[in-house]
Amino acid sequence: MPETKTFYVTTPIYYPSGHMHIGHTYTTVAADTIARFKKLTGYDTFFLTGTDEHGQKIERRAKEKGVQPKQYIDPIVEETQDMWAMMEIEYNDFIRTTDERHVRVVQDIFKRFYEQGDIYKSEYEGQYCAECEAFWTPSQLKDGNLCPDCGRPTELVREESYFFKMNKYQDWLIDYIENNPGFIQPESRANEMLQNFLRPGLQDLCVSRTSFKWGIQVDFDPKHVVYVWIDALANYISALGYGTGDDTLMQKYWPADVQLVGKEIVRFHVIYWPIMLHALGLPLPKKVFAHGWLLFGNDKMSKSKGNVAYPQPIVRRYGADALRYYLLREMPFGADGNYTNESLITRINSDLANDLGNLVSRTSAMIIKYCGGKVPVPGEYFDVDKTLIQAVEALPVQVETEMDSLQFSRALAHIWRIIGDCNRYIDATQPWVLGKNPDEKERLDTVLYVLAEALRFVAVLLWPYMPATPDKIYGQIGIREAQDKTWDSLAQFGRLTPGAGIERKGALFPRLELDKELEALSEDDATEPNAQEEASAIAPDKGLISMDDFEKLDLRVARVEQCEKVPKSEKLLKFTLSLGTQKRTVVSGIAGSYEPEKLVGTQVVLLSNLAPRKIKGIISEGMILSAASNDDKTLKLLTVESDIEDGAGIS
Ligand code: ME8
Repeated sequence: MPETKTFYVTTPIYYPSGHMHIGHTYTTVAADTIARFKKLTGYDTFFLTGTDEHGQKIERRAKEKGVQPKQYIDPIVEETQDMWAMMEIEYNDFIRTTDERHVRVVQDIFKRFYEQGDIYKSEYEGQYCAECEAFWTPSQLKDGNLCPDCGRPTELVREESYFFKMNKYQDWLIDYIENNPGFIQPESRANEMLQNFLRPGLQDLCVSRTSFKWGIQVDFDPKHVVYVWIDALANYISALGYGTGDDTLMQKYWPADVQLVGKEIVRFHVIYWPIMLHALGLPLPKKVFAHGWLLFGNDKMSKSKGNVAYPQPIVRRYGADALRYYLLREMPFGADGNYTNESLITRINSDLANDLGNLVSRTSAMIIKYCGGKVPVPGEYFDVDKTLIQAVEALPVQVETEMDSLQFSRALAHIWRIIGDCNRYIDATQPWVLGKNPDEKERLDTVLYVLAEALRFVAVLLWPYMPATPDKIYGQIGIREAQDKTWDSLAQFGRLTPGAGIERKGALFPRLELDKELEALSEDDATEPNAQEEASAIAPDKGLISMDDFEKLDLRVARVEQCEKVPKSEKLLKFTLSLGTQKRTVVSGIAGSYEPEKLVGTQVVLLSNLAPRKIKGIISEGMILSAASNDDKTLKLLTVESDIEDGAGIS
């Protein structure tokens, strides 16, 4: 018996500090697609995802809500798992860093590093951003004190810490990266790592903290908790039972074949992670692939900035396969891309409703009309048939080649080229003309057989990307047997069995009206419970605030340049505000008490550094705290809720 080939793929483990959005969905869908593709092509795959549950940010969020960290996280983790089920994600394991199985491994690894002399105790001083869980050097800070990532104020941290001696392994790693060109993908990232971090010399890494408690305790020095990266990165092996005495999964799946990460965390995965593994005497993953960012309004979608889109409203309207297709097709894996509802609807209409959907419905309708609803027996193949058959036979290898370099978009483009070829083949062979002439029956049968068999190839190959769609196609081209749905069944054209019955089904992807959908999606955004919670979660507390809190508020006087009612809303007004050289769009719930025309030219007080939020599909950048009254033009204070909830007016 030949040995089964194995394949291990991972996603980052996400912070459950807030709800997961379509940025996280992007990585998870990509990993799921790779795992499914490898499964289809005969591999024994293991796909791991999970959540990264420790750290100061989560500790603080829980405190704000008045609950224990675990209580705060549990519902978010459950919601994340539900979301993955909704997206048809089939992971083999979901690791949580609070799992006992993980905690033990991290404690053991930490101790081993200490005993080996890789870790030493010292004191740390630096500017820390709790939101991003990152330390910054003075030159990296924005405006003296602000986090360069999220723009929030950083805080000076001075505390006893353990450090990992990164520079001990630096030369080894430079050598490894130079000699293993496939290790870091895209390759440009490898050069960036060498130039920006490795060649200038690695700083030792702070690996424990004493100023917060929500983390894995260092068992030989309990005042310390392990600080994020050793804890987080170890998940990829703790999930395989590393160090537990049962090394079955480690033997089978380690080293990982592909570790997917967003480009902002590639450094941790190709510098700290390899060094940790090397210090443990383990081989490195075969490939770390850094993909680009989904941008929203030309900025990185992120929980801390609040400019996010969620998959739930999209899946509710169009199904998981449509969103999966869009994410995998729209941008080359590795590059950034802007998410818009408009590009999503346009893709669904052109590729799914028109190209694929029409092909399936035309083919099955013609088999029903001309062949009594049964797959016909093909006759002799003509040149026009042979050209299409050859293209179809070449397709599996073309798709596999693109998948080997994780080019989902190009793999799908190959499949869609064949779909286009089939639609052109229908136009060229004109089955409706053949159908009028009984002498052309054999020719007609051949054309329809070729189409149905080509669609079988398409359906089998689509499964990794769009897992629910193939089953909707199979019935419409007379396929029932599992053996006709396999990768091996694509070795030869012509497996489709003549005589098999066709089931007529509704449109695979109904055509959408762009304007109507855009409106519905923006309404959905506003009513999406996640989005609402996100908005209220960042509303200031109604209790007392400290001077430190107050200093974080950036209050500005702004001039109203334009003001109009938000369509279909009783309460909301959309403002264009001028803050000197800057312009802002802000949505405020004060339509009940103000006439928009009368506000133009007046001044308002704006909380200008509130994270942007999406209200009725409009990105609102700040909160109006006070506006001039209609009657006497004196400033009136507005309630905070009025801005968020499309609700009450003026206090
Ligand atoms: O960084 N575009 O967790 P995280 C594309 N816990 N991908 C995005 C994205 C976007 N706009 N936003 C998020 C962490 N992602 C750590 C990781 S791993 C040992 C520890 C995806 O919740 C992308 O994969 O901030 C990114 O790297 C990851 O989510 C960050 O998730």
